[in-house]
Amino acid sequence: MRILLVSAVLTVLALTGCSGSDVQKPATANAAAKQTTQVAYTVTGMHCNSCAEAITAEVAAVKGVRSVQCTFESKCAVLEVNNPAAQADAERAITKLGFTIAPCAVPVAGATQPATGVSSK
Ligand SMILES: [Cu+2]
Repeated sequence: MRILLVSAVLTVLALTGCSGSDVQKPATANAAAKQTTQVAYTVTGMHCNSCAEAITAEVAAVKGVRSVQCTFESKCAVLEVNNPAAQADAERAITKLGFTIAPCAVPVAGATQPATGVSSK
């Protein structure tokens, strides 16, 4: 009798845990699919605003790129991409223009001029 009760409890626990994870997995996957990834790069080689505008135009034309923000002052390009392929295409678009990029931390919204960039030049 005691064994039956224990196994019944364990079965209930197992079923609860299983259905719980089943419910959560698809929800997480759907949320990830709809989310865009924000990536940022330090751009080397820009010498005026036209450079930043050229990068912005070129990257904005890449399929899968949701947004791009690039300014000469920040020497930084911040992208919102739909998937890794779009990110790779965007990187190629920038380097094809003759600029060098290095991944950097995504700047906090509003802080378009990193203190390090201003003081170094
Ligand atoms: Cu320029």
